[in-house]
Amino acid sequence: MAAFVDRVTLHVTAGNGGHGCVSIKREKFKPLGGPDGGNGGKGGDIILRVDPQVTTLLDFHHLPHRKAGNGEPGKGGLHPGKHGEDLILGVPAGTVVKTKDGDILGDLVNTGDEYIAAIGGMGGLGNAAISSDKRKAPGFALLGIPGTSQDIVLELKSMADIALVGYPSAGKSSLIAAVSAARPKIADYPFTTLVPNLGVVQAGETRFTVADVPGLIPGASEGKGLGHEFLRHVERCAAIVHVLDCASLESDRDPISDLDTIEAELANYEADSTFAGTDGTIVPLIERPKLIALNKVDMPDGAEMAEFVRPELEQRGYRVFEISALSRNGLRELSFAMAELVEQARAEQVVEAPVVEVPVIRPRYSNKEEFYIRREEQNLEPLWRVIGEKPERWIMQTDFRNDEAVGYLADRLAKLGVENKLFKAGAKPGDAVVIGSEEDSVVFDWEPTMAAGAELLGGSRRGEDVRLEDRGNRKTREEKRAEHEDRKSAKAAARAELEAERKAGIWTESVNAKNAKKAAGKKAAQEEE
Ligand SMILES: Nc1nc2c(ncn2[C@@H]2O[C@H](COP(=O)(O)OP(=O)(O)OP(=O)(O)O)[C@@H](O)[C@H]2O)c(=O)[nH]1
Ligand SMILES: [Mg+2]
Repeated sequence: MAAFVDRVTLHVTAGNGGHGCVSIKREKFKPLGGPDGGNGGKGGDIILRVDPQVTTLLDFHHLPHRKAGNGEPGKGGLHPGKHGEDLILGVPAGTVVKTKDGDILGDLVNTGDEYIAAIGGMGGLGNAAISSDKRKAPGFALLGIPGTSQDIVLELKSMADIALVGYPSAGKSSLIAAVSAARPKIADYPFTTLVPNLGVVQAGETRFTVADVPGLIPGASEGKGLGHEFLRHVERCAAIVHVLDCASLESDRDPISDLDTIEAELANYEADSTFAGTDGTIVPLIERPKLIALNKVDMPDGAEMAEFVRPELEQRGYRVFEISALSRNGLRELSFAMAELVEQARAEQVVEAPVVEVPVIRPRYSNKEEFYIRREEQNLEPLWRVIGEKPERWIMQTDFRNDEAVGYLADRLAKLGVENKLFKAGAKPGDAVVIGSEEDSVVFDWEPTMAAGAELLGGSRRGEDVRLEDRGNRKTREEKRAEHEDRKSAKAAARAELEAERKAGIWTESVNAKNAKKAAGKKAAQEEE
């Protein structure tokens, strides 16, 4: 049986937007018929959607990198590029989407629930769409924007209806093999089962899944043995069957004390809030409905022991079944009792789950203000960073090899009020202005004359822009850009080095230091907003 996968890291990259097209209409007798370059197509999104046919995350384990289709570039004759195809990934019901740090991004519960994991980049406008009275035949088009990408963690919370728990070698795997088509490994040494096995059981009308969880030992709730990891699996099951070994050869064990030990571990296990129900509550493991299976009654000692402990267990309020996974005694009764528990749990869930419209969960944007300006310093000179969704998008849309396109960008920035804000913040002509966050940022010399369009600047020829001319001994735009690039790559190199050292275990951060850092980061983020 394939390994059970209940947690995967997925790298999603949406499609890139197609570039806009630069084209001029050419007709007989009308050599310059105006711009007719079409817009680029939008890149495809990546959407996770609950699909009832999908029951595991195994596919993502095998193919953890997913990319949606790119938008096609626009064409002449006003032909728009085709949109990139969305990539719709089917996930099982009960998939929780988290960041790598464990923050919950989405909880996909019902069939059809969606989470948009990556958003396709906008297509660039073609030169037809950019043209205006002022800019009659633009010799440039806007670039398509790269699709967003992120690493997400998928966790499956609804693993099975029933979990079989018990000491190693109690016969859990044997039981699941006897009641379902699952064929887990069975052997008489402890911890034979290392990952949960799932089996589908049919009892009368009821069909349900049973998980055979690796053996638990004292201290499991603190991570002993394979402990904590597997209690996490149990947590997702509605009901629990204790499999007790009535024929254990270990002198210090008997079914009652085994049960007490396992119950103590269940009681000690601290719930993971991810697995809370729709109303935010969690039924502690210890309070889940339970049955007791006294196993190995095919052995004379086992039958004797089962008879001996039955009254006490019943007195404690349990329904007790004497079974043999080997000879298949008592399995029918046990299966029907499990089916009853499952039916009850399902009935309760239907009442609980409120009918809501299918939630579509999108990555969040902050659009409080269109942009803000932050003063930084670079080589003792001021550096003004413009941060905002629009300016950053415009940067990505700009073909910097085309001066006309750069002029268009300048117009857009001025119109948005970047000029004014820079001025108010105290920027001086010639200061370096950076647009965008670290990775995709672009540096400029600030010239407060930017308000005018490129073609309106006195004396400049088409394709030339006085703003780009050298200005005496002041650092040129190229120099500043080179400096900026150096700084960016130096930072990236430093980051990579740290990462490598961390991986090599050269230094480790204490949990406290890490938390303090996280808190500081959050505070900074709040201040920024
Ligand atoms: N006689 C007898 N032996 C059994 C019965 N059920 C299981 N066994 C034996 O007990 C041993 C352990 O069985 P498993 O099913 O692997 O036990 P487990 O609980 O899954 O053990 P772990 O995976 O290690 O936690 C095997 O040798 C089985 O053949 C039973 O009903 N009767
Ligand atoms: Mg096993």
